[in-house]
Amino acid sequence: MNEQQRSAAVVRQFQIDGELSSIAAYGSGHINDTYCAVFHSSGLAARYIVQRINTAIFKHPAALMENIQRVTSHLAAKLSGEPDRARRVLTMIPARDGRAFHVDVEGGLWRVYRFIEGARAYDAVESAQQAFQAARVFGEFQKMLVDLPAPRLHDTIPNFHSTPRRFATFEQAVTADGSNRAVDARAEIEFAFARQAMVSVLLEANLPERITHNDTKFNNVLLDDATGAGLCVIDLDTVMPGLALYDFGDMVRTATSAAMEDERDLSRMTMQFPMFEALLRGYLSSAGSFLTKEEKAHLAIAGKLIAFEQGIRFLTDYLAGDAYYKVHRNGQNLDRCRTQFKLVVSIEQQEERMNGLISELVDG
Ligand code: ADP
Ligand code: GN1
Ligand code: MG
Repeated sequence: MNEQQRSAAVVRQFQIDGELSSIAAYGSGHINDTYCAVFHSSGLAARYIVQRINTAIFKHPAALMENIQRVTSHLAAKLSGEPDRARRVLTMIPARDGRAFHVDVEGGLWRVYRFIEGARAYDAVESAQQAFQAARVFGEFQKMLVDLPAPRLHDTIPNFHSTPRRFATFEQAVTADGSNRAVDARAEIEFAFARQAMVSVLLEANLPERITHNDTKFNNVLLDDATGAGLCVIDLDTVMPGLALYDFGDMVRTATSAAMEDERDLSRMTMQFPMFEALLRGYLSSAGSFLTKEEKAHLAIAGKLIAFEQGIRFLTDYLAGDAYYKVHRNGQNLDRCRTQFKLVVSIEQQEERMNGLISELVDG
């Protein structure tokens, strides 16, 4: 059975009426396998997102799905009565046995969401308006989850944004050099060690734990095709307790440069100040009401830290032989690391100005 046949067999196990007319690979995520399925019923077509959860990475999928169920129900309740509610929060389709996911004959774990029509995710930011909209919606997402009832959400990947731990894992990968690649990454390894001091900057800043998305890269938010407005936060696998600034930092990492994450022309990878300003304004427009003074003071450094952390993660995976992120060509993880480190440098060069803008917007 090939992948398409497998996903077609799986999607029939979910509570969807009608005939399956097509199913094909979809999107450009690095972790899960995503398909788009089209069903026809009474002459009407309806699309669905079908995903196989990467269980090598998400080791407790039932806990992960429980998080997503609690979070999407809470968001749906918050949005009740609001216009366009069905497109502003993910809707899970249960399996025929009533469970949130289905386990196929090969042991794969699958889930299905209703497809949000008339909107799309972008791999690279195209305008400051898009950056503003994405940040506004991610901020709103955090805000709506401030009062999620207890218990605490599960940590789907423990220490996910612990930069000190990410650094320790990186050091081990350098020592092991399991794929004999350290020789090709000498400059990047040196760069990482030279900036090791920043790894604890957010952990030592006395910031409150919140419910955060933890993977706010630009292609994890859908923008409305007709209006360009930020519509829906997607990719909820890492929603768990975290720091608000992990989310803002990842927005800065992915939406201040128009270059792709694996761009090889590093001159294209710069932190564009107007994009930062748009992100900041968008995020503060929704999250400004609940963020503490300390959180606001660390908004600029968050971007630098998360870009550095992501650079280390890509570099670690390169050294380990590409075990974690999907790669489509040799050296792709090293290229991805280089873009992240280039962004760190670009932020360093503009940090003072970034902090100046923060003070201006926050203090009046
Ligand atoms: P990954 O974890 O692999 O990044 P995502 O959940 O982000 O997977 O999904 C991959 C892509 O599929 C997204 O970037 C987006 O384009 C699309 N997508 C995901 N969920 C939906 C949805 N409910 N409606 C429409 N498109 C979606
Ligand atoms: C992965 O699933 P995706 O592609 O949105 C990763 C993020 C990284 C990102 C880098 C669970 O996100 O943490 O920032 O790649 N997700 C996980 O592009 O590790
Ligand atoms: Mg994604």
